[in-house]
Amino acid sequence: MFSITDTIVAIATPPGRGGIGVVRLSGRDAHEVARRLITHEGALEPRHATFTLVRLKPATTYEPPSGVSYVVAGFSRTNTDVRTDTEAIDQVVATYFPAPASYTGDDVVELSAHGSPVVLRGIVAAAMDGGARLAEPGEFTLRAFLNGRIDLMQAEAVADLIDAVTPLQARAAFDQLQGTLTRAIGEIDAALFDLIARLEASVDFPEEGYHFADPCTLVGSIDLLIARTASLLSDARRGRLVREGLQIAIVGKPNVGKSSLFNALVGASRAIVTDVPGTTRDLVTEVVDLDGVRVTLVDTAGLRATRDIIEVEGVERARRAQGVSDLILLVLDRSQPLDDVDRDIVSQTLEYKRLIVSNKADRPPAWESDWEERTEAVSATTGVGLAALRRRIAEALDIEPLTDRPEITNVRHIALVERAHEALVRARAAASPDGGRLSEEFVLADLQQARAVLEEISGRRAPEDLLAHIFSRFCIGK
Ligand SMILES: Nc1nc2c(ncn2[C@@H]2O[C@H](COP(=O)(O)OP(=O)(O)OP(=O)(O)O)[C@@H](O)[C@H]2O)c(=O)[nH]1
Ligand SMILES: [Mg+2]
Repeated sequence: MFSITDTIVAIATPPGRGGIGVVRLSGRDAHEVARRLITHEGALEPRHATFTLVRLKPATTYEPPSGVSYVVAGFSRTNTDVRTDTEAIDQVVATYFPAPASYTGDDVVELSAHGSPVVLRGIVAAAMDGGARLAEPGEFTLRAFLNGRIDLMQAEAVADLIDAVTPLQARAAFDQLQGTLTRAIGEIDAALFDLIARLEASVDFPEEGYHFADPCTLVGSIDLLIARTASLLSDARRGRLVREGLQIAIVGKPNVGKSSLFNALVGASRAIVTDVPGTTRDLVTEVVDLDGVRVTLVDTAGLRATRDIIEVEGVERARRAQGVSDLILLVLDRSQPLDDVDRDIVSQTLEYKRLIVSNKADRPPAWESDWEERTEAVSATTGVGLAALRRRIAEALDIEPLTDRPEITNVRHIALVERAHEALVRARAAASPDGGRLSEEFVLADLQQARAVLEEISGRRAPEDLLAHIFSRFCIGK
């Protein structure tokens, strides 16, 4: 399914304009294709920045199979095009990384041009004329994995690092890219390999009367492995929190100041604020860093009975967001008497984890809360009470300030380490002398299962559909 023999090309920098934009080529013909695009004479010196010009039409063109036509972002090509135009379109810095010491493990050429989408798309189209194929999402990183440059955990860490919103998230992903988790899993795997080898010898040569694996040492060795998987898992909740973060929905009646509070917590004027009730119609989301945790804040449409079909849909979305959030900020307007709509929302959200925020505290209060629950007085416009609200949110979500980096963050890894842990616990029970000491074959089966699961984490034993799923999360060019 995955081909690593052809040469792929893509824009590696984000969409849009920038000072620099990079087009990356990887594959057997990367160097050859790049040379057709640039005016530089002769071979590119490895790992050396070469300043040159790039042409829109390659000097010698690659002939796709007859009748094939293709379109790259507006540059349509057929193999019947007459290619005489060799005009230069930009100055670039070309860098050649010969295999295997490159990002993908293939020959790689990176062309750094000016960050104009038109120029970059033109270079990609020209590279395709020159024999390259447009890369699939994540295909550069997939090649690095298939070429053994990185394992699956590290490939996933690349995606996490690029997606990181909080510094802690970025550091945890970088650790994994550097191989911290690879080493932790590798150590458990190596110890398992050793145990399995000894047990297999013992099972294969029972007539020797000699147990290659002494029962007491065996139990001790399994205990050490169990302790290690348990310590990885003990950090898992925190790890998931760092990687995936939490979601908070801001709900309440129209005009109580939900969008104003949302903007104040985000620190930017993201959502529209007006004094017209029913301003917000759709969900507005923004990611913020709360004590190192990635928190997705969702501003919602004011909850009220309405005939406006757009608003009805907005209210429906607000209720759905409320249902899937980890915490609800229920906003009330303290400067206006509470009415039935407010009371309804208070009773409808009872089952959720929530904080009641009484907003507009800069104005004279029109009510004191007549229910037990504590309310947080804030003013979204002046900022009074916001720091205390942030602290209360962190408490409600059980976020301790996160400082040290969790070893394991990805739910796929966590689920597999849990399975390895369970298999080890079963092996331990089978090996235990007081457990009636079942035959070594049982222990062996459980240890082999633990090992198979660990190999799924590193990707040594990863089915293609899993790989396709993981790499489809990436953008083109990664
Ligand atoms: N004095 C005062 N006015 C506020 C405060 N927060 C919001 N407002 C005002 O209240 C009005 C409504 O604010 P929004 O943030 O749009 O309210 P909302 O709850 O998002 O309203 P909908 O989107 O219609 O549901 C605006 O005129 C705000 O300026 C506050 O803390 N103090
Ligand atoms: Mg609003």
